[in-house]
Amino acid sequence: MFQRINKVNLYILASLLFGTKTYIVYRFFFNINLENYMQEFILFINPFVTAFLVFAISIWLKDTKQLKYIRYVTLLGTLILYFNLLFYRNFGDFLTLPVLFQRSNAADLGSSTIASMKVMDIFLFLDLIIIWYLTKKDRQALIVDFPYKKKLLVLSMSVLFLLGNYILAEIERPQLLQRGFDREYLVKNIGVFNFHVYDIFQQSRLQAQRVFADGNELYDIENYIDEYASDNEKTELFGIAEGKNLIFITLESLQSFVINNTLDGEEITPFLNSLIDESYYFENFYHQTEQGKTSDSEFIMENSLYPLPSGAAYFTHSKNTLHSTPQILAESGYTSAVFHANNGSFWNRNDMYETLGIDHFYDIEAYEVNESNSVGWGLKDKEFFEQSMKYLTTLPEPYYARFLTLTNHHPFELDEEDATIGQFDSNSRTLNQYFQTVRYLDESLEEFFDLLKESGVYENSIIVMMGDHYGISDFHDRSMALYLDKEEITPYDHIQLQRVPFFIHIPGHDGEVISTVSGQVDVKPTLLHLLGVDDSNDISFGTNIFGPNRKEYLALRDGSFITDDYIFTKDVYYDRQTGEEIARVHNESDNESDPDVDLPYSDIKDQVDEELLYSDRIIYGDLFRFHNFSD
Ligand code: GP9
Ligand code: MN
Repeated sequence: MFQRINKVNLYILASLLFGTKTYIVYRFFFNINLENYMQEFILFINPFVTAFLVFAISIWLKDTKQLKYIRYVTLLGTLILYFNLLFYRNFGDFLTLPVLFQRSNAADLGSSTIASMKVMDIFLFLDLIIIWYLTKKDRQALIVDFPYKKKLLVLSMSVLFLLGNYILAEIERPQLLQRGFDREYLVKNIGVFNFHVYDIFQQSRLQAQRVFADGNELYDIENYIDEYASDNEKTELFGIAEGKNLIFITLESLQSFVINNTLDGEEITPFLNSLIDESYYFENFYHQTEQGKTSDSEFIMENSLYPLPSGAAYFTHSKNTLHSTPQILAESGYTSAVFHANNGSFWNRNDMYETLGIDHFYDIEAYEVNESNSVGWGLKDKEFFEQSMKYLTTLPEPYYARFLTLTNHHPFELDEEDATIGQFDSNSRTLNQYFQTVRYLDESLEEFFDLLKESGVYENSIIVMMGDHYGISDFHDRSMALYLDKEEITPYDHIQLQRVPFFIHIPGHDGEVISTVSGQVDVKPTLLHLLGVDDSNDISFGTNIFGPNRKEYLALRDGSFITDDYIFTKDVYYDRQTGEEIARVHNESDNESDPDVDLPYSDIKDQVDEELLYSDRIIYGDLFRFHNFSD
């Protein structure tokens, strides 16, 4: 048998096995969107091309080192593939280097990861077992000894194959690597392994950017902001909450589609629905987070900057100079605090909160957490709010207190006794359970409001609530379509599903439903406006949502954007109201452009790209260290 394998050559066999497995994972385990046969073809050849390149290196090694190499490369490749798969099932995205480092030491991710494992995953280790078995004992017969010329031939072939793959990818997606902001495109065209190599290269390049940055780049950015992204006009709401405590609650994974919606005829969020009448409720408010999830949402709302295109600024740039809401409010005598019943190191909060100027961080150490009062990721939200009160009421006033909820987090686990609404019935357990934890979050908020009222805090505070990011990734699109009674979730629907609830509740003040297109980047200037803080020397990309001079678009981190009239995403413009396709951007490689379609909005697209780039430059270059905010 080994003789025969020898004829095929072990490195070829390993490439075939590993290539086949990788292809199966790409095609059937990931939810990769394939638009044409060319994309199908690239996705098919890439796993084999990549595996061949890597395994062929073995022929340059001596004797049994060849077998060892093949064995460990298969093991490493399998683990990389599998971790990507687990991460993908949770977040609908691929791993990047920063995410890997920041998540790997966070034990809390464990429950989500384990929940994402499936019995059939065992088949993904089949090739590893075969290779391991074949190579384990010193199988002399498996070792090849090629003459130098043949080695060179194999090497050239493998490089040529990869080049071919890359050229096809370039034809399919021009400037793929330069534009690489969309990880799915990258993985689709160059595969997950080459993507990782690309990512490592990118990250090192970015680190160098800080070293070479100087203050000059700020002039362009300041000019840009003066022209497009500032609105210093004082409305009648300016200072309406001056001197009041600011209580800000992050609503974990809460999306707007559950608000004023029902499951089996029952309201999902009765408390939040009732609060709409007494609050400013923003129905077209979008999250703008990327891989940093909750931490991104915090980063955006505290700084009015965009999050990074990959990784989390909380990890990669926690030592930057910032000009955050807590820092600004401190000048008006505010004390700031964050309450979150999780490890202080998660998302590198310990470090970042210092940089953000947060005075007190009540992390898991401040809470009594045991078996009976926790579920999923930790302390149940109702307990969390209750136990937080003793700290809140001792803070010197006025304060800016931020609460991060946790129960409504993937995998949306809840004890039976806490479930007060049924589950949805679909193939997605995640979506089915979501409604129950959302209802629980809603109830915990009602209880928190009661506690605030009882303690007398309520009257002298404004309470702001914001969803941090989506809870249901597009991995569950089919079930989501079922719930929303749609045939499918289109890219347009996908963007609309990125709306998260945003409430500003000012006790004693009438509310209003605000339809303005807005997002997390607008939170800081809006809150400062209400608190009567004039910070016209600020550098921020959002503006006061109540103001008259807003930009005509809201940019999402992936370059999608929303205007009053349309939504742009994945190269297509959709009518914002109907979701109908209006126009399509053609690849630069397309010679024929549709003469009937003119793209009156392409200048906005350019501006969105420019704006995201400016924000990145501020963060990568740590440019605020060159700016004097107090002038
Ligand atoms: C963890 C909590 C959840 O502390 O903020 O983080 P997420 O996984 O949603 O980013
Ligand atoms: Mn979150």
